Order: sequence, then structure tokens, then C-alpha cells
Amino acid sequence: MERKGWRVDMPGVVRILSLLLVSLLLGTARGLRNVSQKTFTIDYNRHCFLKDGQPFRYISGSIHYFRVPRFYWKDRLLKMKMAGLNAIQIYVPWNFHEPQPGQYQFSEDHDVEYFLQLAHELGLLVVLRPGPYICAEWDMGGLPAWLLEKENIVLRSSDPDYLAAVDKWLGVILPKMKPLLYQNGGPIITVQVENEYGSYFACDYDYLRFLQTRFRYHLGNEVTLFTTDGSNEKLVQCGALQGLYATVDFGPGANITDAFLIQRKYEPKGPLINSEFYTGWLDHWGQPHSTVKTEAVASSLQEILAHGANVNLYMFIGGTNFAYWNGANTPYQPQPTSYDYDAPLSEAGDLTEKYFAVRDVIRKFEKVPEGPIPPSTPKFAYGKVALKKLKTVEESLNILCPNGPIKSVYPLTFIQVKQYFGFVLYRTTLPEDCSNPTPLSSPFSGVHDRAYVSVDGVPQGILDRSNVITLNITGKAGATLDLLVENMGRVNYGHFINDYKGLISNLTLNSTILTDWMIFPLDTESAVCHLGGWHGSDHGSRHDKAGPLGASNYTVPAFYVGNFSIPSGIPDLPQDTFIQFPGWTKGQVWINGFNLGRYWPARGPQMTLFVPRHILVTSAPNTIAVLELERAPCSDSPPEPCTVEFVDKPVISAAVAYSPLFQDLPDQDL
Ligand code: 6DJ
Repeated sequence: MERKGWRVDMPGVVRILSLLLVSLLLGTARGLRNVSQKTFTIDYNRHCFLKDGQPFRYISGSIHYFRVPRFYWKDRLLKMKMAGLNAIQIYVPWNFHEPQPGQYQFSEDHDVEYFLQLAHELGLLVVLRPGPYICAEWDMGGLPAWLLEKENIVLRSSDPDYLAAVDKWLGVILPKMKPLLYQNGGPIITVQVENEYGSYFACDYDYLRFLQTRFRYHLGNEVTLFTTDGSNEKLVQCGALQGLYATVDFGPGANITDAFLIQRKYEPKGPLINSEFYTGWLDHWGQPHSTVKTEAVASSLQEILAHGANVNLYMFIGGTNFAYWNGANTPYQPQPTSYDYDAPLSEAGDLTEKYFAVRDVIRKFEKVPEGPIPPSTPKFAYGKVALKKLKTVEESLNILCPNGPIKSVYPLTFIQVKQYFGFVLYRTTLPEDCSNPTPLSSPFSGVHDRAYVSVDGVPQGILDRSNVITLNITGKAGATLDLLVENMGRVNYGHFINDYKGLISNLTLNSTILTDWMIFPLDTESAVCHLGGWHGSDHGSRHDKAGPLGASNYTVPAFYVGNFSIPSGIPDLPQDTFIQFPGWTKGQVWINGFNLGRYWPARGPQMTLFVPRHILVTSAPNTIAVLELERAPCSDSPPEPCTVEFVDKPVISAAVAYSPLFQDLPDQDL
């Protein structure tokens, strides 16, 4: 065959073509090999996961990066690795990352991508649970409070307003997670959709289908999506969906065979998975600290692993509800600052006997890494620090609320004044003379959650969502009535997660509705960061006015400050520590502007708060600011100082004191 100027050499063509074919095949094979190096799938016949084509089971532990300071992320992850875990499980709390609509936080302690990168570098795989709802004893189960701006929104359902907000959020978080999927070279092996959805009243499959579609859209078709529900058929029924792999959760008390049989009803084939095996349990203020025996955890874990099941230990380290992040159960019972959970690693990251017992069980089934386990961090007792009264909340309104109050005939909720956490002060005047004790009431139990009441600066007592809806007050007509209302954490579980805060219904005085309110949303965070600017303080010179009979137990809410220096000449300081509040009642504490959380020794069981060393400085004195809401221990006569004390051991399981205000109500949802 000859064409003009172009001679075709047939054998040569064949050679070139065959070369091309070979390299094409090789290339494809190489490509395939690349893909096959990075796959994480389910083998339905062999009832297991396949990692890069090989049978695999995960033994993971829950850690909430939002409950551990970034400073300690690596230490905790390394300890998890050394326990023999091959994976970690995390939630992503939406409200932590989107505090205001469209305003995102992903840096510093919020840098979830960096956290996952650290896990990856340590060789830990990741089971990702991005919600949008997470439960987790976290404010509103991770849903942002601003969702409640649509008053009748049905959360966790296919309510269009809810879906629109979810869709936007998933469009932010899931694309960040996609490159971190296992098949894309990252650590994430599986992704959970929603969380224990079957426990929620709505049972809305359209909502689950919506989530499934959006997760697939953002993450692709390869990754295994799953659901988790309590090991009870009724629960799994509303939580599971075709196309999402159904898993169960249960603790050491459960019958393991029965629990996995529930999973098998929905997933006849594939890996057995307990997505939350409880190493401990959550706490509430006013109830004894929860513990689960090490032996029970160890023997049950042993049995789960002997079943060949995959398991996640919830929690492996609980951590801390810093600032205002704790959630609550219903009937209203808020959770304390510590989320220790009686887990294998303590709140402060310390190794416990449970840690070693769990490790001993794991090593019967899998290889546990050799080498030293990072030791518990040293703790230091810095001792007592005297605090002085700086100003009452009322005296500090210009600093706490620089834009002034919002005026409204009837009270507005926190959401209506766009304050999501902390405190709002509600002020009006007494419309009638109350020289005799007169009932101030919230007939519909609309004080969410606790109001510290004063008249002309004289403490009157407390109104409380769960227990006290009426309080007798005294004062003259025209006197200033103040209610400092504390949001003690939004309900995170059950039907009633639409938890509005503040005065959510009218107050009456002697059956007359109180009107004409001035509402001060308080910016505690910037105020305590600028304590230097609190001029004109009388530094405790002012005597507290006495309250009416029965109210003398209270002082008006006030800020107290003090400072302490890290001793010199002692190596390796500053170290972690715990702050305790002898004689104090209830409040909030900051060190160097870092909000450590709520203290409530008058109720218990938590008596000390964890103070991680990275917030302490050696170059200058450390500033402690305390907002005491009920009664501080100091007084002029007899002279009694206000001191806090730094100790080197946590106390989170003290006997609980049931205040006379507080009755233990039967559990509704738990
Ligand atoms: O998924 C939930 C976790 O985030 C499961 N769970 C844990 C965490 O909240 S209470 C403690 C709970 N579920 C409520 C059902 C209680 C019987």
C-alpha cells in the first residue's frame, strides 16, 4: 500500500499498535492498581469490610475535637493509637462551626480538617458523623440555635426552612471532607447520616432520603454511608433507609447476640457494627456521677470482638463542655461542664485502669503498637487565690451591653434579640407597691432556664424552669425589677429540642402581666477579655443589700477577679490544673479570657473544672474572672475572703446536694 509521500510499513504499524496497546493496558492496570490500593467497601458475603480488597474490621474510639483543646489533640490521638485502636470516630457539630447564619469558623480549635490530618498522620482511620444532628450532650444536639428564628420550624424533618439551612451547611462541610475520604487518599472510611434518627418522633423518611441524596452528591457513590440506632427494632425502623447501611448501638449491659440480631433484621449480610459501645455514661447536675465498671466494659468488649464485629467505644475520651456548650435532657436537666464519661482516658487525657483493660482485650484480637504510651500530663496545685468583687452585673451593663437595651412591651426570647448563649438581663419597674411579699410568677414555666431576681439591687431569689415558677418579692411601686436569665444549655435529645431561652412567656405580678421591658443581651466574652477597661469599680466596698426573708441566702450576680502567677524555679510549669470553688454557689469562670465553663458546687457532682495548661501564661499574672450568680463566700462581717483554689486532682463525683428548690422529676425521654 503506497500513498503519496507516505509509505506504510505494515509490520511496523503492528509493532507500534501493539506497543500502544501494551502501554495502555499497563497504564490502566496501574490506574486500577492505584484505585484498588485505596478502596473501602462492604463484602456482603463474607460479612465484613474490605480495605484495599482485604477483610478488615475497625476498633475505634470516639473523641470530640470540640471538647479537647487543639493543643492536646495529638497527645490524645497518640494515646488512642497506643491502646490498639485502628480508627477514631468523630462528630461534627454544626453549631460550633456556623455560630451565625453564613459565618463559619474552621480555624484554631475549630480546625476539623487539621484534626483529621493529625489522625491520618498517626495511621488512624476515621468514622465520620457529620450530623446535621449529633445529640452528644451538646447544645441543641449540634443544631445551631439560630434555626429557631423560624418560629414553627420542625427540626430534623423535611420542613423546607430546615432543609434549606441543612443543604447550605452540607454544601460547606461535605466538600471539605471529600478529599479526606479513604479512596481519595484520606483517613475517612465510612460516613454516618443523621444520628439515632429512629429515636426521634418525626420518623420522616423524606428527610432521610434528602440527606442521602445530598451526601451522595457531595461525597460520591463509593463511600459507605450508614445510620446508627438503639438496638431495638422500633428504633431502627425509623432510623434506617435503603441504601444506608444500618448499624446499632448498645452498652455493656446489653445481650450482644440479641442486639446484633436486631441489626441483622435490617442487614442480613455485611459487617456487624456497634457504632456506640458505652464505656461510661453522661452526667446531670444534681445526680450522682455515672460510672460503668471496667470489668463490665472489658468482658462485653471481648464478646463483641469475639463475634467478629466492628466496634466504636463511646467515649474513648469525653473531654470538656467549655464555655456554654453543654446540652440538657428533659424534663429539663442540664449536663455539667465535665464530659469525662468515665471513659478510658479521663477528661484531662489521663490513662486509667479502664484504658489498660481495654488495651488488654484488644491485644487478644489485634496487634497493639509497641513502644511507650504517652504518660498522663503532670498536674500542679497552684493553691489558693483571693478574688475581689469587681462589680455587679447591674453596675456593668454599659460594658456588658454597650449598645443599650432593646425595648419591648412583652419579653423577647434570646433568639428574638439574637443572643444565643449565656445571659440576658430583663428589666421593668414594679407597677404596684409590693411592701408585703407579692407573688412574681411565670405561670407557663416560661423562665428558660434560671432567673436571678432583684428589686432595686436587693436580691429576691430565683425562678427556675423545672421547679420554681413563683417567687414572693418586695419593693416599692416604680422600683427596678431585674431578672438576669441564664441559658443553661439547650435540650439535645428527644421531642423537645426546639428549646427557646430567656423569658419565653409573660411574667405576672399579683396576677397582672408585667409589660414595658428593657432587654439587655450580655456580651460576657468581650467584657471579661477587657477587664482592664472596667473603670470606676468600687472593688468590693459596696455592701450587699439584704433581701427579704428567705432571700438572704442570695447576693446579686456579680463579677469577682483575682490573679496568680506561675511560680518560678519549678521546672516544666505551667502544668494542667483543676480549679475548685469552696463556699461559692453557681456561676461561670474564665481564666485569661478563656471560658472554662459553669461551676455549681452547691449542686454537684462536679466540684472542680479542668484548666488546660495552654491557657496559662508565665510572663505575667494570670487573670481569673468569676461571675457568681447566687452567693459568693466573701463578706465584710464576719470577714470572709472569696478564694478559689487550684488543686492537682479532679473532683467530679462528689455527693450531690439536692437544693430545696430542686425536686428529682421522673425521666421523660431518657
Ligand atoms: O448518639 C447518641 C450519643 O451522641 C447516643 N446517646 C449517647 C450520646 O448522646 S445518650 C448518650 C444517647 N442516646 C439517647 C438514648 C438514651 C437511651
